[in-house]
Amino acid sequence: MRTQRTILHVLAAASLIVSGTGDAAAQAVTEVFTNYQGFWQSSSATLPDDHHMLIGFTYDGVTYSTGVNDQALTDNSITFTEGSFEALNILKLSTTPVGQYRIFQGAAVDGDASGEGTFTAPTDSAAMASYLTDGDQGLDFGTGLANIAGGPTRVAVSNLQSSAINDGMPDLLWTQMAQPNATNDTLVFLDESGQPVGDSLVVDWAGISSVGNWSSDFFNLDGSWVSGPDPKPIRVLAIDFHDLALTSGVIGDVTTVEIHWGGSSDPAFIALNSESFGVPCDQLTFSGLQLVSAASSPATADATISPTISNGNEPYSLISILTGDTLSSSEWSTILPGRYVMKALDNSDCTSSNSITISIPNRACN
Ligand SMILES: [Ca+2]
Ligand SMILES: [Ca+2]
Ligand SMILES: [Ca+2]
Repeated sequence: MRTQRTILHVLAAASLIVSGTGDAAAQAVTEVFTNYQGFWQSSSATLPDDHHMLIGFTYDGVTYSTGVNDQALTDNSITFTEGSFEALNILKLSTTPVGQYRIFQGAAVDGDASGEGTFTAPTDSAAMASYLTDGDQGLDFGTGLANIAGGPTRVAVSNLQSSAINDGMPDLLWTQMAQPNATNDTLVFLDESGQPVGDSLVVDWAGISSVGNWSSDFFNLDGSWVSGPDPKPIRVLAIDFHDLALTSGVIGDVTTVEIHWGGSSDPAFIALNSESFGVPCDQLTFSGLQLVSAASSPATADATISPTISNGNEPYSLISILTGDTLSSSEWSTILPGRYVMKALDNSDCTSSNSITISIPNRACN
């Protein structure tokens, strides 16, 4: 381990910017795109000072959209791969003042772009956490928290997709919106017993390159003024499941992500790739199974059925609970006459809690 960390630190001078407890190597995003004044990119000299949403980012030479406003990327001649990102749903954060724990927002949000305007302090822990989940898909780049009190925050996650491991596309984005210092943050996945799955990822923000700057106000937790407008650097870390040593053998055990705030983290949000995290199985709804047309004879597999399935991870299938046979949607028109008891199955291997019985006649017997 000692040797490996030494190697990591040598490589940090080039491009590797994070060390994990394994051979993890998350990487810095090199440009971000937002909808500030319609369209903004971080290499621009303009410093955003208002609410604005992350609409895209460049990682490893590829620009991905977040799904907030793909059209704005297109309209500005940005070539991109479509993506779908949303803020990690952090529900509560401490409201206890400690150190320089503060709220930040774009310098113009308070109504005075050049100084102190009107600001109302968050009233409870849910309102505090909302600075990391506000805006379209939770991706407001112009709001966040500085120097979050050290300690863990746990958030439930569901159905991590093994196909997302080491596929080149980030599974998490972690933002850092002010000056970093030497205090590291840590991210780790946990199973239902609270035990780690894979490795921890230790983030040394000072080793990650800034992509640009923005203009921010800072407020104490009681709402009192601190400073602004302050130019602050933007850093975004792209993380793949592989960086946490998740494998197809263990990824199904993950139920929780734990962020351990080092005490000087300044995020606008932590985002999930929606396609890397599935919908919880208990939302899969199997509400109907209709006969569309009977089979033409007792031995002909040409009956057609049509299930009603929703809220799961498409594409959907059916599974016969009597035979275990799985029927993809292309096979819903190739059914032999008979009696079937079916459950719905989604792409994350979730099955519906209910089953529906259907009897398929053949036209020869009618
Ligand atoms: Ca202001
Ligand atoms: Ca935010
Ligand atoms: Ca991935």
